[in-house]
Amino acid sequence: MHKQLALYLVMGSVNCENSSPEDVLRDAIAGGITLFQFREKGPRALEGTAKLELGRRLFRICHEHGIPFIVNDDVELMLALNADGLHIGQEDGSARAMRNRIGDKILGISAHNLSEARAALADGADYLGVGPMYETQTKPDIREVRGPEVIREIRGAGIACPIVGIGGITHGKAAPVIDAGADGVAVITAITQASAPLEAARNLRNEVRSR
Ligand code: TZP
Ligand code: MG
Repeated sequence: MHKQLALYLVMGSVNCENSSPEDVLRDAIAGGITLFQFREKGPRALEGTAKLELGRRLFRICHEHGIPFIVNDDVELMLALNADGLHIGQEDGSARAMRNRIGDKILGISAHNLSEARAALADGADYLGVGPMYETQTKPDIREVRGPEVIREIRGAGIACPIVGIGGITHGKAAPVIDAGADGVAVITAITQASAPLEAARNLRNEVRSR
């Protein structure tokens, strides 16, 4: 899992303005992403069958390229697709109950500080998403930005689990996140809104690899 977190693309249809989610995902895979999360959220997000069908198409693309496919929040969708895992936040219900429902699939949990990190691991998280690393416009309800320092604090407490940093990470800002102890970076905008998602992914991957 540590290696799989190197470059984690998080995305839904709402994040793709310049081209289709399928095209962005294919380019990102060609650029070197190592993990994908389907996060269909916010205004104009697809629901019901349309969400399921987009999830199915993106899952197929990931599958063809050996990229694990994680579903944000929606355990029913994750089970319907037989996806590789589920990612949940602090506000998404009991993590322990989710762990029990998804068996040995991957469980990712968002954590903002050391105590949330400890609780998430006790509940059965396979990896932690820690953030926000930097200011971001993508998620309106983010908590206080504490930067890569939070990851340093979690590592300093002896927590060795897979960790990915998230929030406002762009080319040039990934290195401090890795240097603080993360295994990788998770991004939305830096790839989905790039004029060339393939190059954007490649640059981020190289930046992570350089540490
Ligand atoms: N969780 C914490 S920050 C964030 C999420 C989903 C948004 C990340 O998006 P971006 O565009 O990479 O800042
Ligand atoms: Mg959530």
